[in-house]
Amino acid sequence: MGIAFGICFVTGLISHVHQNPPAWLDVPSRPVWAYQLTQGLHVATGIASIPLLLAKLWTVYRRLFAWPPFPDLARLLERLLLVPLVAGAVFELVTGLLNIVQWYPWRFAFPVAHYRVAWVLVGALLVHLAVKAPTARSVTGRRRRRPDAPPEAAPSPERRAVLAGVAAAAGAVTVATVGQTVAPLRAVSLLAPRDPALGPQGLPVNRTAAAARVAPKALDPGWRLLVAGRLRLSMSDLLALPQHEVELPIACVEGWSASARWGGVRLRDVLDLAGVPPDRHITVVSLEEGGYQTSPVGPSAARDPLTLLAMRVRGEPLHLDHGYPLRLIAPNRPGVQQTKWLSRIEVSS
Ligand SMILES: Nc1nc2c(c(=O)[nH]1)N[C@H]1C(S)=C(S)[C@@H](COP(=O)(O)O)O[C@H]1N2
Ligand SMILES: [Mo]
Repeated sequence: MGIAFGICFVTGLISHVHQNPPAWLDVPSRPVWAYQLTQGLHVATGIASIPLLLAKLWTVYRRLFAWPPFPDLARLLERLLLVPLVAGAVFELVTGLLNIVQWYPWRFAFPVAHYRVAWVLVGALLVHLAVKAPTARSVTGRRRRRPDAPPEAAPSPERRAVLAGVAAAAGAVTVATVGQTVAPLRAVSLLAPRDPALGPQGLPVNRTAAAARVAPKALDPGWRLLVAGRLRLSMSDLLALPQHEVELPIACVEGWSASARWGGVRLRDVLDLAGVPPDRHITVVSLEEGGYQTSPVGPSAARDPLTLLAMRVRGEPLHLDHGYPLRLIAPNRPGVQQTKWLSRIEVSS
């Protein structure tokens, strides 16, 4: 569980930095598959942690009722520390799970709360591990045992059965869900919230054009892309620029991913046309009001030859739900930042 929580924490920090890049950071646009991997791991280890946490709580909860509740001050502190530890772990796994099935029975902003509680949980976990280290060492550290110490008890059959059962449960939930990002396992992906091949043009949709209330503007023949406040490009202007095709995944923060062949113009060609210097951070802005209206693009991603303003996917014009007339598609980028229904590109700094 320590390893699983460690992976969740580190991959979660990576996702946080992508979505909230500090002003001085140019988030690298390569390797292409990095975010797909780290976020796939984040969600898969989070799901596998659920049976691990349940088993852990089941093996220790009886001790809560030990008498006297705390023999000394150190034990009292140790027990108080269990509050942020257990509450934090339960909070992270429950909110994470509900988020991937897109059910939000709460009022707080999920990413903010999930991120803050992660720090509380990791802090409590580190202190807990430090406090328990001597006990753990005396149980597992064979080398430190004195020769006259009594022989170690072999693991009981019951203990073995519990460990095997927990391993089987964690393995089963992983295999039954990870197909949403590991394509060869799609057929056995019985519990995954998403089938990455289901949706218009064989790709899932997180927010439809109807839900985002963009259809009238997106379908308006007078649509233009405004670049850096000075260049207005129509659909035919964009089609007159050099066209490129790239194979890139949409890697949603919710742990599903789907690769496709996208067609369109390179973002850097459009920026050059508007005379935007290569070191600038830019912001892409959607026709959608509110929601995921804007997303930041650092110079590394903006200048990457794989970063497209896409008009096509899988050889067809973009479906309205996939961002018609124009969307961003870039390597190593959270799905939530692959902004659909673009209206303008702003130069920030
Ligand atoms: N304007 C806008 N762009 C958006 C979204 C959105 O709600 N509004 N959803 C994002 C999310 S969360 C993901 S995972 C991808 C999914 O792209 P798709 O719907 O084409 O599969 O689009 C992203 N782009
Ligand atoms: Mo997403």
